[in-house]
Amino acid sequence: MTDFNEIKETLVNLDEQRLIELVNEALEKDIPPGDILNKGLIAGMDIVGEKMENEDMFIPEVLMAAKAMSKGVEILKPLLSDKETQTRGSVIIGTVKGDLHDIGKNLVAMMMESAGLTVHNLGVDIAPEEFVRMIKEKNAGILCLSALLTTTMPMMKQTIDAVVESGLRDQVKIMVGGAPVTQAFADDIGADAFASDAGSAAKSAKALVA
Ligand code: B1M
Repeated sequence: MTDFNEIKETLVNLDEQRLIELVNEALEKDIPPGDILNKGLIAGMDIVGEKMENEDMFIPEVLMAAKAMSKGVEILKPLLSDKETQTRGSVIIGTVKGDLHDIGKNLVAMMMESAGLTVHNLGVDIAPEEFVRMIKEKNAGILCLSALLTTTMPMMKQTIDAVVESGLRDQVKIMVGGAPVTQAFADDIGADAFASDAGSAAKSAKALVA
């Protein structure tokens, strides 16, 4: 038990070197890699998400936590069977066409990965038809759209319209976010969820696939 608490605390304290040591020590003690991931790293990242929501942690610290976590995941990945990874769902995420901002979107992607979701990060300036193609190819359950410009917000609606036209709307939950996006806008364009920050986006995505 102590091992998991120490892993969680070390992640929240952003001590990457110690975190790597603890993951290796846990493996030496024959603790299953899936437990180290889910009860240690992912549980620690859930705390980071909560702290971010409460403004007890800020973007640079969250990025450091995500980097430390991915070092731990790198050690565990080869040892985890598909079953142990406990993937909670497949997510397609991208910044909509015409928009090149990706810092916040990448943070959302990282938090979702840390929460155990399989994330396909398409990048920036993604056209509606590309989102549709990737939902089909990856059999995604969640589509996440990011926009940072008021001028590219209408592209979120166009992307949702393209998903509806493709006949895939019933199989995919759609979440939208980005600085100018609001809950009212999300409701207006027919999205299933809105999140104002990366921590609540990951929490909301987990709820959507629960
Ligand atoms: Co741009 N830019 N920019 N810019 N830029 C803004 C957005 C702007 C508000 C600056 C300003 O004027 N005050 C303004 C938009 C005005 C508006 O539309 N209302 C603006 C503008 C005008 C422009 C250009 C048009 C400037 C020009 O060329 N004249 C141009 C457009 C280029 C384009 O996209 N086509 C442009 C370009 C750029 C850079 C390339 C220089 C650079 C982007 C680099 C990059 O992303 N790789 C840039 C930057 C850095 C900014 C600011 C300064 C910072 C954005 C950022 O990364 N924030 C920004 C001003 C600002 O926001 N203070 C600005 C940090 C990031 C962690 O926050 O992205 O909000 P954010 O993400 C948050 C949440 O929003 C949320 O979670 C994240 C983490 O908590 N979230 C989601 C984001 N996506 C989500 C998706 C979800 C859920 C939550 O679910 C799917």
